[in-house]
Amino acid sequence: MVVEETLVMIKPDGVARGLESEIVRRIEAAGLEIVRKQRKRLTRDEAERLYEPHRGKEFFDRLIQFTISGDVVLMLVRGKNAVARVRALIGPTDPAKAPKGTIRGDYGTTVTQNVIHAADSPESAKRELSLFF
Ligand code: 3AN
Repeated sequence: MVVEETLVMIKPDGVARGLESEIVRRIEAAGLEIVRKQRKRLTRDEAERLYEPHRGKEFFDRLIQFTISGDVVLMLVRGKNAVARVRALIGPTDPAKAPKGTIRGDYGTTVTQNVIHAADSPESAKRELSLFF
């Protein structure tokens, strides 16, 4: 097992709905460490850099607009196999397909307003963490 670091972001819907403490609880209950955490409103440039791999897709503008619509909470999360374990905690992109017990399954409403983002590979994690930490 490899100790990894990953980027987790509670999206504006999750922050506005007061889900930060429950999400922090789930991450820590899984045995992962939240090394750094900051709440801020992303600039358009920061959001576009975070979601750079999706530039050009039909949902890109909607995604950026939503991401900058309110404060987010950014976290540097560390632990054994942290990337895959956080992805398991958050569940699939579409909340309608996400099982109960996952963060998106329990709290997500739409594919855009799906509460939380987490890097999907160790390479993405390195790139995304370098933008904010
Ligand atoms: P995930 O966040 O599960 O890694 P990605 O990387 O496919 O999903 O998509 C990044 C973000 O883009 C998602 N969190 C979601 O909010 C948004 N997104 C993905 N697909 C769509 C779509 N078809 N319509 C609207 N937003 C989408």
